[in-house]
Parts: sequence; structure tokens; C-alpha cells
Amino acid sequence: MLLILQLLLALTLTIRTGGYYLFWVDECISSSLPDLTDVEYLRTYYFNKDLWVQFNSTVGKFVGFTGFGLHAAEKWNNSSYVKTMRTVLDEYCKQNLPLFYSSVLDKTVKPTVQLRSEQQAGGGHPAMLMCSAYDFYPPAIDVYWLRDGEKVTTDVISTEEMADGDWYYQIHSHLEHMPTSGEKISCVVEHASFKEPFIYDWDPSLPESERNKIAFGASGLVLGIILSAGGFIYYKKKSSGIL
Ligand SMILES: *[C@@H]1O[C@H](CO)[C@@H](O)[C@H](O)[C@H]1NC(C)=O
Ligand SMILES: *[C@@H]1O[C@H](CO)[C@@H](O)[C@H](O)[C@H]1NC(C)=O
Ligand SMILES: CC(=O)N[C@H]1CO[C@H](CO)[C@@H](O)[C@@H]1O
Repeated sequence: MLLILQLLLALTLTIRTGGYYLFWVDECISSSLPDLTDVEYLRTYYFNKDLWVQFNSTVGKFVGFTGFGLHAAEKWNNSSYVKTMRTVLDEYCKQNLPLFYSSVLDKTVKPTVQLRSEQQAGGGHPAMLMCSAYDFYPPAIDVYWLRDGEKVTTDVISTEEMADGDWYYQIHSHLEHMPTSGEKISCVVEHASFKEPFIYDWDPSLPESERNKIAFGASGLVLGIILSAGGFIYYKKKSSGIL
């Protein structure tokens, strides 16, 4: 798995005067965690949204991108500033990336999986099942379907792993299928947080909320019949002079 860790170390200088905005971004970048064989350190200066000068540890000096940036690079490359920048890779990035890695990036968090029916089959249209995995980390995950133990390859639509914005991810897979009696449908989830694939079997009986709706509707119907029968009897007795 390729991990790119970009850390925003400091947004140190912000000058806002009449709509002008000067800022810099510090980044430690590596795609070889946890070995750190390719770490780079970058300090990039922007004025409003325009990049004007950048220090890249692989290049080892400031490079200007605008007239003013070229001027700054020339001055800074001949000063103690560039010497300080050359120490950041070893003294900050290589020290701190392993700490961030071991405190966050090598952790795994198990998904919460929900298997539900989005649409019942009927009237010639197929059923739509949805298998959702929530709040897992890292994002790499495999969600697929089994029909009687065989991997289903058609009528499946899956989303990408979607970032929740809080380090956790979610993914959804839809299966369109015509239920036939006796078949067994399962959703399988493979993730770094499990040793073995996790299999969730679909229970085609109605979910509890649907059963509750039916029970509620049926009670309403019975109550309605009782009340109208009561009313009818009352009316009959009254009109025949018994009451
Ligand atoms: C830093 O400079 C090196 C050498 O020119 C280049 O290969 C690398 O892509 C640069 N890094 C970034 C993040 O631009
Ligand atoms: C670099 O700085 C030194 C003194 O700090 C100065 O003598 C020299 O002219 C400068 N060179 C350039 C190219 O600015
Ligand atoms: C001392 C030194 O290396 N100066 C260089 C800094 O970078 C600028 C732009 O690349 C060069 O023009 C300087 O010679």
C-alpha cells in the first residue's frame, strides 16, 4: 500500500493587508513509509494563490518561480536561511514521520457492516441489496457478493472508498438480484483489520422495521373495524328503538 504523508507543519506568516495574502506551506513527503527511503522536505511560498519561491530538499536550494521569487531565491541561497532549510529534512522530517506513522498510519480499525434491502423485488423489478461498511481504516478494502458460495460478477455497483473527513472511510456495494427460493446471498468484506474475510449472510425475511410497520398497520385496521362495527350496532339498535 502506498502512503503519502504530507504534513502541514506551520502556517507561520500570514500578512493580510487590504486583501493580500502571503503564506508558506511546509511538507514532509514520503511514499515509502515506514522505511523513509524517499523523504523530501518542501517549503513553498505563495503570494495570494501564486507560487513564487520554493525550497526542495532534493534540489538543496531555493528556486524562484516569478521575478520576485527569482530575486528572493538568489538572496536566500546566499544566506544562513538556506543552511537552516537543509537541516530540516534530517532533523524534523526523518525524526517525526516515524512517530506519526506509528501513532496513526499503521493502525487498523474494523468496519461496521450493514446489509439491507433498498428495494423489495416485485412487479417484475429485481430486489436491490446494499452492503455498507462504515468507519474503517485504512481505506484499502474489498467488498463483494457471494450467491450460493460463488462470487457474483454481474449486477454489482460499488462506490469508491469515501473519506468521512475524520480519518475513517465508508464504502457501499449494491447488488441487483431476482430472489429465487433456497438461494443464499452473502456480502464478504476483506480488510486489514480482519485476519480472515468476514461473511455477512442476507436474511430474506422482512427486517424488524418492516414487520413493525405491518403490525402497526394491522392493529390500525382491526381497531378501525371494531369501531365502525360498534358504531353500526349502536346505530341499528338506536334506530330500532332498543336504546
Ligand atoms: C523536488 O525536486 C526533485 C528534483 O528536481 C524532483 O524530482 C521532485 O519531484 C521535487 N519534489 C516535489 C514534491 O516537487
Ligand atoms: C553572498 O554573500 C556574501 C556575504 O554574505 C557576499 O559577499 C556575496 O557577494 C554574496 N553573493 C551573491 C551572489 O549574492
Ligand atoms: C550561493 C548560491 O547557491 N546562490 C544561488 C541560489 O539560487 C539562485 C537561483 O537558483 C542562484 O542564482 C544563486 O547563484
